[in-house]
Amino acid sequence: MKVEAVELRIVRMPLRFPFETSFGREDAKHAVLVRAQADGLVGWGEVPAMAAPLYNEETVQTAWHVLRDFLVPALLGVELQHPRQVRERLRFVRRHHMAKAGLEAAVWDLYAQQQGRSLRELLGGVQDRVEVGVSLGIEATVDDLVRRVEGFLAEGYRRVKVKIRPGWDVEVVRELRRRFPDVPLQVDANSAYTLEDARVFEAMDDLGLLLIEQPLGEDDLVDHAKLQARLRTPICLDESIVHPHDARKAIELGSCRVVNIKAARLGGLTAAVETHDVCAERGVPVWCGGMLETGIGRLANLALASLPNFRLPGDLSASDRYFEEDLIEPPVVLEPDGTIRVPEQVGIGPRVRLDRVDRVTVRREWVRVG
Ligand code: OSB
Ligand code: MG
Repeated sequence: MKVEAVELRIVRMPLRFPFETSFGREDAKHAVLVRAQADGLVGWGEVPAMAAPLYNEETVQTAWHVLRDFLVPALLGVELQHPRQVRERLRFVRRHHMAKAGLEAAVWDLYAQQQGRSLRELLGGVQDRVEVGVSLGIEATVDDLVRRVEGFLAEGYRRVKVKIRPGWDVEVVRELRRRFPDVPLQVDANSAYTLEDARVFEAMDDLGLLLIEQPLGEDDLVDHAKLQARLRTPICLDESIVHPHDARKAIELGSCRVVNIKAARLGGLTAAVETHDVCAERGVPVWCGGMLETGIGRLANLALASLPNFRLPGDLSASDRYFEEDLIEPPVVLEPDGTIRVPEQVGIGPRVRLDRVDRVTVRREWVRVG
């Protein structure tokens, strides 16, 4: 298979509810969509970067530049036997994992369609539905947060994750625990603390949390190991794990007991599966993280989350948790048992509604051979 042409688009999708984390507030989801053509087929991928480099160093603009000027030209016209070869082909570009992941995803979708198979089958997924939860941002008041949690529990979500930051942490989580004694609950600090704040996490240690996600610096496996040694609650790393070998090192050092897997952060589905395997071999459970993806990225996440070592509910919610109208049809929906079905159709599954993509596109360009 040879990719003949790629259309890049920057899209801006208004969020139904603003999403605030320790690094900032988002009112819209920005993404780069990658639409790749080969043999009369079209494959889609998503770069779920943000408008600003707050989660990691990438933005939709850096992804646009790196895709347009380096990654896409390196892939066009190249004979590919399997999408796993994309990673090697793009290795000459340092980092820019989200940009790489979006392009690789489009090739996975193309290849799966060409083979007449679902992405889930190709990746080695074994579950036909995955357990999911909801990730809640920082709200104006604890009462507002409690009301939002009530709403999502009523919709059928079975696991709740809340964002924390200094000043919005122990008291908030304690109150949630008091109001929802039995709900599987976890927190995500997005790197907002240092080891000097260890007492914050010690104070959360009796609240029966499933895990504490990325409390410390993204480049700091050592202090995470020191913190983990002081806690019974598992630490889960997100930002720190950008390569499968980071997972191995974090596990060997004792920096975490759970790993969050995002194909975007790791540079693609190939690296995500490899990270899954590294963790599985060491008996460390993983779960699928999210970046408020549009339906396009969400479908790939669902396929990934069906692999066997995804043993905790993912940050994968239904389309209507994020958007008035998703880019795919049918949208992603929550089943009454708190799971989401993994699509069985070829490729990523549901079709992409180009008319809706057009309406949210703010920039577009074709990149072709020559
Ligand atoms: O840290 O997991 C994170 C969203 C944007 C950037 C970082 C994160 C998140 C989420 C959202 O928590 C999860 C979702 O997609 O529902
Ligand atoms: Mg996180």
